[in-house]
Amino acid sequence: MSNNVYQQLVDDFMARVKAKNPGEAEFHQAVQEVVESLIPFVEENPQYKHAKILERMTEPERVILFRVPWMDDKGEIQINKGYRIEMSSAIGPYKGGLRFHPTVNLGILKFLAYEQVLKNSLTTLPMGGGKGGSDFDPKGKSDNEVMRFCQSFMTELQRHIGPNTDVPAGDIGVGGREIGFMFGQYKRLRNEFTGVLTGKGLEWGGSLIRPEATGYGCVYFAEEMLKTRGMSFAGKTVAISGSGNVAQYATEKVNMLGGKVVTLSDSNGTIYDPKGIDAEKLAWVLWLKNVKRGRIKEYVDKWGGEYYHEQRPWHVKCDVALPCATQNEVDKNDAEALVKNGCICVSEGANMPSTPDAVEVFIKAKILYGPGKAANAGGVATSGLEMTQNSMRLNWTRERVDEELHTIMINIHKTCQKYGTEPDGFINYVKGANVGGFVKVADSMLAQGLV
Ligand code: NDP
Ligand code: 2IT
Repeated sequence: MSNNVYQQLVDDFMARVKAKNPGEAEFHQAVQEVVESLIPFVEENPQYKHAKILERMTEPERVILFRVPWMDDKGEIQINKGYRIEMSSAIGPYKGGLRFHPTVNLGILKFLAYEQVLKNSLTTLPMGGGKGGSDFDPKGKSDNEVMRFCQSFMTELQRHIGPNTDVPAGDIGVGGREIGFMFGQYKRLRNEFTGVLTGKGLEWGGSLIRPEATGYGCVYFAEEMLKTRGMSFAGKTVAISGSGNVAQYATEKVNMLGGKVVTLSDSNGTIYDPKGIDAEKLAWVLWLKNVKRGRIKEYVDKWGGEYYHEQRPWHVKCDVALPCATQNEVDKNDAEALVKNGCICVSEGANMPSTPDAVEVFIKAKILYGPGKAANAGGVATSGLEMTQNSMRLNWTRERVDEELHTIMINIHKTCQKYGTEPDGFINYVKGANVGGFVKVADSMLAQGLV
């Protein structure tokens, strides 16, 4: 079949998705990227086509929308929206994070849940896909306000989730503090101490390495990509965006592997430190972001370097770029600047950080490009390991969990290589991740009848 015929099938598919899900731009974007890879594969494997597996996967199994009323410190009543998208339970209980950010809406959560299904499949662990959250903004709120919000949010969510049904975790705006408040409320309402959330504190059922896992995994994945061209992190200059959970531990792992991280950012701007963000400076960033909850520009007052207000890191010269902030944070211009400045590897810690135009630039330039659903799967994979430890009522050592995480990332890389290697030897990781993640979900759906 020619490329034109495939393109027509993609266009027809997308026209139906857009008509059924109007206004959900990020969801359309995520689906488009996946079906561009998968339609040729499905055409070659008609059992999936006849069973309309792709069409079924693109409709969530269940969408839960609810009101979250809470009272702020002034005694004023606030109302937020709460969501949980239960996208697929084909290979295990729904699994995926909760995002608290003022931009959260149905389309963003559906894109995240859609990606999560294929990502979770790639990990090889038995986890379905879901995502949820709220348009609540934790920034500037007191701990008590965050607690009251989390308690109200969980008061409704608890009836829909459970350790064998749906197991949420963190994402943007949801870290250890929020997971703690939500876990406490679940326990009060259900009277059970169980592995219903991951990212828990170490003292109450959490796993070692879960806080580090997404950042470490993203760097392990980049390391595997670099190896295919006989390279390593030693001596490489690395640009990282974000300064939250994923960015922090990506920085730590790059340092451990002998690279030099020169940028971090937040939604206000980017800091550039040509000397490198070493362990001492990084420890300070963790305090700034996780304890003081301050802005990244404070870094330059403390450690020097430059601050670029309202700019992203991608115009700084680097060998490796790790986008670890949010969706669509690398556009075509950014991608062109990266390639022009000699960047050879992009590994996505964030979900869908590169726009479709930017991805095209990377693929055309044949640089190493690892899409989020492969490169950031270490976070949810380690959530899966937390679930295993909870079921066994045991805690594994740091070394054990890190080793399992590392092995999972190496195996995801192998899967991408298997399904994404093109005739000239170039590894198209987008195709590899999409096809590699799809097969297990699709075969499970075929086996389970019309679900
Ligand atoms: P955090 O909330 O810990 O940090 C998010 C960081 O990204 C902050 O520095 C934040 O800046 C910045 N950011 C958020 N939104 C925007 C925006 N609209 N524009 C610019 N910067 C922004 O979240 P995580 O580190 O957990 O998540 C980062 C990314 O990684 C997300 O895409 C998430 O989906 C993805 N991810 C997370 C996993 C996890 O285990 N936590 C697993 C896999 C993927 P500011 O403080 O100014 O808002
Ligand atoms: O996007 C993601 O994979 C996450 N936010 C982590 C999900 C999880 O369940 O650990």
